[in-house]
Amino acid sequence: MADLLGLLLQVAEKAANVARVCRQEAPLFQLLVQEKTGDDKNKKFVQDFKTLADVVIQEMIRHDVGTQFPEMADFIRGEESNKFENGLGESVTITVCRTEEETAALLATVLDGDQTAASLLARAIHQDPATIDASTEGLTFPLTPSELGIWIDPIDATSQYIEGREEELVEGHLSPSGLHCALVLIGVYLRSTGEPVMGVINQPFNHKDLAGGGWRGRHFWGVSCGSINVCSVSHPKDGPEGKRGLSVVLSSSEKQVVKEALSTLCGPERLIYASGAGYKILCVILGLADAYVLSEGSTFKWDSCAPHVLLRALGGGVVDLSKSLLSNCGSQDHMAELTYHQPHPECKGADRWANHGGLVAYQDFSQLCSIIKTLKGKV
Ligand code: 2IP
Ligand code: CA
Ligand code: CA
Repeated sequence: MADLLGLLLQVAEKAANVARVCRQEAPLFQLLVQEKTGDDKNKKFVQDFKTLADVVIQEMIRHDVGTQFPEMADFIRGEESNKFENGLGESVTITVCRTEEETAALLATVLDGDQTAASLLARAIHQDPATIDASTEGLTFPLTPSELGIWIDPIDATSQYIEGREEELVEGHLSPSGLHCALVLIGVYLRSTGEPVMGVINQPFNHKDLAGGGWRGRHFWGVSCGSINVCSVSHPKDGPEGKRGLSVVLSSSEKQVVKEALSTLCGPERLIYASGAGYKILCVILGLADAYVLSEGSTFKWDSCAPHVLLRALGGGVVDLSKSLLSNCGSQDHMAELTYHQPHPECKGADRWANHGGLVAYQDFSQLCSIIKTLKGKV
């Protein structure tokens, strides 16, 4: 299944291109940052262009993967629904058409006939990205398309994507907010057990091209199935970071009681705050933090699936926090690991796929245990 991994890397890069184009091309950027208020609300306008950008990216990934792996087509899902309503309340189903012109015509119907914006978007969707060389050739994985499902978050940390603050990134340091927190996440899981097995993360805005060519991104991937554990990121514990004390990354909206408990464990200077659920797990993957703790059910299967695989490939994982608090942290038996195949039938909409119990993303099992012990009885 190295061909699936190659395709996911390729299509994630295409998604990153669309995300970059929406910020780089003035007619699209105007729509992206436009707040619909007052009279504007009544116009035959796309109500929310950022949602359209998300929908378009998700559908493009679904289209490309479904075409090459038809056995997976019905099991490629994501954050967005492809039914889109324009300002007149007309429902339009967004799909990637056979030709760029057809896609542009369809997009124009939700863009109030804005041909320029529709054409720019369609061009990015139909353009082949630069080939991603990820040295995945020659890898073999015991997976078949008919047993796999996919979760897509077309853009995670949308608020950072829209706000668009450009931070100067320092290698090896976590930067709490800014454009670099926006990620394209594509995760593959086993339909039978819900185990996450293949993940691709694309960071569209990593650094500015020095020659003035705009933003450049980077990508990461991992596969974890049975005895096969491969990851594009090498284990950070090989580096000097392995020697420092435990550090935990949190959402700035995390509960005070959790912040206080973890502060006694790590010391207040080792509690770090960052935006984006995907970015926080990426920080754990890269060794910029040892763990990410979230006590609320505010993430979804599409947020955690892809980065979860990379952590598993590195010997760590992502557990359900409330389940872990009930267990005794004996062996790393994956009992509380998040799975991706079953919805919460009692919930509606996106909540069906929420990680309701909160989560802890970790690399080192003994550090997970310390965190769980610290939080017991407090959340
Ligand atoms: C969001 C996004 C937010 C995150 C939230 C996710 O996804 O990653 O940043 O909140 O949990 O669902 P926080 O940054 O407080 O961790 P999206 O941007 O795709 O809606
Ligand atoms: Ca999203
Ligand atoms: Ca998300």
